[in-house]
Amino acid sequence: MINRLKGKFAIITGATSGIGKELAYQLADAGAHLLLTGRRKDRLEDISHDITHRTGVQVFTSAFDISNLQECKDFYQEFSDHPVDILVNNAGLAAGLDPVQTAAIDDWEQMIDTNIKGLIYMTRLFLPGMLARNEGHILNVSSIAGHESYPSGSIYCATKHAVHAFTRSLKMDVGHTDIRVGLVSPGAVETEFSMVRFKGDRKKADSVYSGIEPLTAGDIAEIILFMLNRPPHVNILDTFVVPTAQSSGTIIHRKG
Ligand code: 8X3
Repeated sequence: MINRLKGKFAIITGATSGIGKELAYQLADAGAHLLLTGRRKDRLEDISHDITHRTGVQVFTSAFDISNLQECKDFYQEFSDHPVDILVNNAGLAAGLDPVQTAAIDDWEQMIDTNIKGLIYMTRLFLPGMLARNEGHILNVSSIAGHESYPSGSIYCATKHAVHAFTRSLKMDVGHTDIRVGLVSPGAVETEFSMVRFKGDRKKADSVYSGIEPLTAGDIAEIILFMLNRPPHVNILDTFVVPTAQSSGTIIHRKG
């Protein structure tokens, strides 16, 4: 397959674990230079050292809170002289799995702030540079929860529906340009996702993946890489990917 990613400059948000981290390694293997962001500075530095050691690509890192507009603006200013070819808005989380009547409002705010605000701030800041060069690819990591709602997932599902709607409008707003825009919408991927959702409750987290072979972060990173590596006239708008054992947000065929 032709490699169109060599020498590109890619920002990945939420690169300290899961899909973001795996994508960082796969993009580096393809020869892309990286700017990795996340909240955990030590993890970003470990990943950066490891990638730099294994490949010849440049890796920059920046630890900040993506839900804070001023911190996003500072980050943008710091790297404003690097033309950004690829922005992967991957940072996101689920906090809690509770019905509306009992869910914690703090959890809701955290999901809205990260999953929606972080993604729209980064897009708004980096899009003008892409438009000025008439070149760029924005890829937003959504979820099966962006296509359908499930019980006790109200605000997580709402944030991912928002990502979906925002991405489709964004595509229309840049439709007269060569900017590409896409979504990836995974079902059950075994990462730290469920440990975060259940606040460290290992038993609950493991039960999400029990009796099935879930997707891995590597499975999704490979798909993102494929999307990013298409020729300039090909824009994959969405990829909706589930484990073979999963048919919807709530229908999962478990063995045993
Ligand atoms: C992650 C998949 O089904 O837990 O976005 O919402 S799910």
